[in-house]
Amino acid sequence: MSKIQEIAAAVEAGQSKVIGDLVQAALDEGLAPLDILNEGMIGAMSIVGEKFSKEEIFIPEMLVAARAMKKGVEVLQPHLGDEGAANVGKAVIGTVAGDLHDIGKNLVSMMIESAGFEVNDLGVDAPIEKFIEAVEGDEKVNVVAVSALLTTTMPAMKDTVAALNASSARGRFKILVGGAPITPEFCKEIGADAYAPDAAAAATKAKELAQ
Ligand code: B1M
Repeated sequence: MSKIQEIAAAVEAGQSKVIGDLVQAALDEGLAPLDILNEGMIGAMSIVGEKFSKEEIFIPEMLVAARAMKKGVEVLQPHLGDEGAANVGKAVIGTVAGDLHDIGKNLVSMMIESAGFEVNDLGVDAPIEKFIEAVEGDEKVNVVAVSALLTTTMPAMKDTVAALNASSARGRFKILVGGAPITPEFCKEIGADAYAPDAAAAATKAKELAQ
């Protein structure tokens, strides 16, 4: 079994205690951090999702896999992104109301930070008012990154973007959206400025938007 396969198996099985050492060993072997993330950990979470859809596993197994992934990401974090990037502004980020998924949002937050943004992370299940408060109370904010992982929370993303578009501070910031069910078409339809399919693309887009 390759190191990446071992990492994927450990995430899938929710082995939080060994995942950190496995990720460190893969880094020590010279494997690329983004390969460890994409092929090892995110790949494993896709399998977890498929198994959940087929009712082969249930919420507790999804939760322990998520916990293992977070532990692995902690070890990977210093190796992701562009150390020492110039300050390009301030980003507000959050997962929309009703949605508790935070792994993808945390990765986006981490990559955006590495790209040179100061980040105000509103967490998960973030109500519209929190987004509005964050942009209207801070003149430095130039990007708002909104995440949603459920088809059922896409309407909350739409409402959040509508409220941001109506905000008195709208001229100061751009809106970036993403998450598994989000498409470029949906981004356009709800009036956001840009869509990114993954965390690395989100960091690139955020920098473009900040210019
Ligand atoms: Co949930 N869940 N979950 N879940 N969960 C999914 C999303 C699901 C696809 C699983 C499935 O059925 N196959 C499904 C959604 C189906 C749908 O909407 N049609 C689902 C469901 C149904 C649910 C519940 C409703 C289950 C239930 O209660 N019956 C429930 C909802 C709870 C709620 O939010 N209110 C629920 C709960 C949970 C847990 C709490 C157990 C746990 C989350 C733990 C946590 O996040 N702390 C969980 C998990 C772990 C998953 C899966 C297995 C993994 C999610 C994940 O972390 N992926 C997921 C299946 C899957 O994704 N294949 C699933 C890895 C992560 C890196 O990817 O988050 O997609 P992702 O982020 C990506 C991109 O989307 C993108 O960048 C990241 C990669 O670089 N991205 C952005 C994300 N945000 C972005 C923002 C951007 C740009 C890009 O710009 C701003």
